[in-house]
Amino acid sequence: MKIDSVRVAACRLPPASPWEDATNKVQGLELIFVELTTSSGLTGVGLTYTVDVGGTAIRALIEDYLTPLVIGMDARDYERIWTRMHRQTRRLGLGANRMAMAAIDVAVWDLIGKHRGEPLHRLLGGARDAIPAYVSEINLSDADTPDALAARVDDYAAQGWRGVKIKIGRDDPREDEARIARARERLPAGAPLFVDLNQKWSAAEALARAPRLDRFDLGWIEEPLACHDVAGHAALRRAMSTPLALGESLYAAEQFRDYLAAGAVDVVQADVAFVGGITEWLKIAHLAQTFGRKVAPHYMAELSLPLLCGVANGLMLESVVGGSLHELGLVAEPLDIRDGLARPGPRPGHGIVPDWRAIEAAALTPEKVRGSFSGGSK
Ligand code: SMN
Ligand code: MG
Repeated sequence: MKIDSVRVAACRLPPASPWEDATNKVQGLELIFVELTTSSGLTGVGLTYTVDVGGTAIRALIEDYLTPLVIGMDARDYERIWTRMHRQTRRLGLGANRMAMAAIDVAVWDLIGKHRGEPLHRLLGGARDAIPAYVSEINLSDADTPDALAARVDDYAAQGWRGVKIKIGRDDPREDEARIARARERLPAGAPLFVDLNQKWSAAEALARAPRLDRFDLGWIEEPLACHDVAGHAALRRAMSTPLALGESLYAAEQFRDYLAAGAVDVVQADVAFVGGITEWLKIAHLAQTFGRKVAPHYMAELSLPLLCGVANGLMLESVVGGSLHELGLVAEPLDIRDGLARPGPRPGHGIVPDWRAIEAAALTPEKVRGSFSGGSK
């Protein structure tokens, strides 16, 4: 099953609803799709993404450097392909190169699924047929009030979601506590409430503020601190009873190993697009299992769903409001999520069928970025 050709298409578009968290106001999502064609005539689809910055660089890495590396390789050899891409790009550090590798790696796994006639979740272990899903909103604009938040949480509960994630990280901790209290009282008992800081707090602020949230019985606190601060997270975890979730800002299995070994994380949130694809994501999920930890992958619901149903230690699927490929207009069909339960489809591979015309209509060009990007980080 030799890889014959690689097609790349990238787009930039705003989230389907405005996204603002404690540290960033998102201007654009950049999604980079690839299609690998094999000598046997199969096509595999891969994708990756970045928030606001880097899409043109990721596309160039794929087109100029990764494509010539993988052409002629056998798509069944996912480890060989991943290792080749890794060795050739490791001087770039960890980041855009991992995102670029993910697009190819995901397409390789799609090809393996199509070649074997199996949906991806079965290929990865077939641990379950369905996974509970939580709705995740990115809505911390100055204008957002506890009343408006409470009304949205009512809607989420009525829609049957099994949990809700909200953003906190206001300067005044009393505002955060008011948001949490209102959201918690609207959710049915047993449905977890998660809060996400997007690395807003200093280590000292976290130690002062996070333990005060224990009384709300939260499902987890996410990214309270700077993502490099393993010791800070370990100290915070010892100081509170609420579980600690992180991983969307880590890019390699070795980084997760350091967090796990230090006792600095409860829920592992590796993002398949940021860690270099399914090959590395699987290693992280299996590593987490050896520490008795569950995985709740970040974003990319269309890929995270089969991953979660493949491995034994899946916890919950994240469905970000305004961020699904369907809401973005890039695929025709929404995911099958009913009564808060998500089910992977029966198609071989991951089942994502991109609308190439929609991608083209929102094409990412250097001119478009230079004309519109001003930076939304706070
Ligand atoms: C988030 C950040 C970037 C893209 C999607 C979602 C957010 C989350 O931090 O965890 O949902
Ligand atoms: Mg997050």
